Amino acid sequence: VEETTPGKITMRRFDMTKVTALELDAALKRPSQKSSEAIMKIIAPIIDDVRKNGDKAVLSYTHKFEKATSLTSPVIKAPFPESLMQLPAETIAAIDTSFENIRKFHAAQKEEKPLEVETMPGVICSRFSRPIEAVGLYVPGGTAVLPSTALMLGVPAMVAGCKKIVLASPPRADGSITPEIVYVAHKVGAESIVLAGGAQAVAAMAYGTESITKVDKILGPGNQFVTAAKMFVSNDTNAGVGIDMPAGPSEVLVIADKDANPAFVASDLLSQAEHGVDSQVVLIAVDLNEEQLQAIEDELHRQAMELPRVDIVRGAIAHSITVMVKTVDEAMDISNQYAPEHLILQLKEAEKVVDQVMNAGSVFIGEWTPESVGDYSAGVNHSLPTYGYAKQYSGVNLGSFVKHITSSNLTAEGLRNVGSAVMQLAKVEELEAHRRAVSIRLEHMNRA
Ligand code: HSO
Ligand code: ZN
Repeated sequence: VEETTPGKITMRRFDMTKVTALELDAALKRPSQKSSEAIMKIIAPIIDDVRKNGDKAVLSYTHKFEKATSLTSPVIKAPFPESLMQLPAETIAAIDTSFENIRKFHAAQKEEKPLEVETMPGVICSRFSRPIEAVGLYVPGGTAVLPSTALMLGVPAMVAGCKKIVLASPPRADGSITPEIVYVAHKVGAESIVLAGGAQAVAAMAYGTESITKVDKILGPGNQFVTAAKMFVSNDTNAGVGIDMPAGPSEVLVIADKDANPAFVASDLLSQAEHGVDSQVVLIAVDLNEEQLQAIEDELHRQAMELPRVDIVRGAIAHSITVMVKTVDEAMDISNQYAPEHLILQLKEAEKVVDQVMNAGSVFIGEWTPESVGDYSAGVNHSLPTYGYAKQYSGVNLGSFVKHITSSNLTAEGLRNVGSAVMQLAKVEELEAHRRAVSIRLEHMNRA
């Protein structure tokens, strides 16, 4: 591990010819989160309060945490007044363009017709999808307004055909909600906007209140309180609510070779680093010499110093690293092990390398594809698995808003064909009624 110049915004270097796998593992550990037990202790009483006291409880937390003391209702219902979505024409145009691209990409994920397979003559198995009826979409507040997250959750819900789309986002201290979010809510046909954040918003949507609609699934990123609240309510069978995936701080892993433009590489690392002090960015440098590495580091520092959010960047870069490897294969091994939320391939033959990607939320291929295009407007979703969960979870997609139902449809011939297997397994499991449900029908056929 090499020393860094004090004051310079730079990532610690790890040379894979010098460090052990264990040392690398330790360096690539995600910034640690507050223990979930401690978080649970904070959110459990809030959830309980909202479940018991509904609107009144939600409002009191919004008064307290958001300082929006003038707020008298925790929800606004559609149709949303025009006055709440007054925006500059350029912002409307940008939202409209992004909306359309996201809509196109998610509409293409629709299954045209049910899947149907005849597993044996006369035994027909099908699978079809139906939209989840009511969904709750959490759009975080915090250090940045995130209308793009409203798009990433709202557009697929709309495309899937969810009947009730509820958006939740913490209001500003004056009680108002970002007009961009209201405009997106209007475009996706949301039925309401819950003016609350944190565990109280999650609880309100999970259990419903006098004025807030109870939903069947809650999706969307959030801080540790939101994530813990989602886990809590999804574990409560009284709530009967599903969630999308665990969420952690945002992250990016960039793999760059000699062909990569140092300024581009640095800009991608920084666009993720500015999300939060707990964000993590990783650069894997493939066979770069000292001069090339230095060029990226200089760019990183220079560009960072010009950013309005340089202090956040500093925090994120403090636990971010550069890993020096010799080959693309080595880089891909490390990346697949890390399972980044975003993987950027700034490589000469970037497209070819995609075959080697095993674990990642979303991949950005080649020098003309910064991550920010995916964050906003390309059409892909930006609500992605973080914290290594890309090993087992997909990002939000059309499938997140539907459930699959299967059906079987047998003819008499079908039951004759498959019946003996069913009866034998029922016998093994000593479930006689199961066996008889078949035998009674076969006997009936034989009598006829
Ligand atoms: N990169 C973030 C999404 C986002 N970026 C929202 C800008 N706005 C997590 O994927
Ligand atoms: Zn982003």
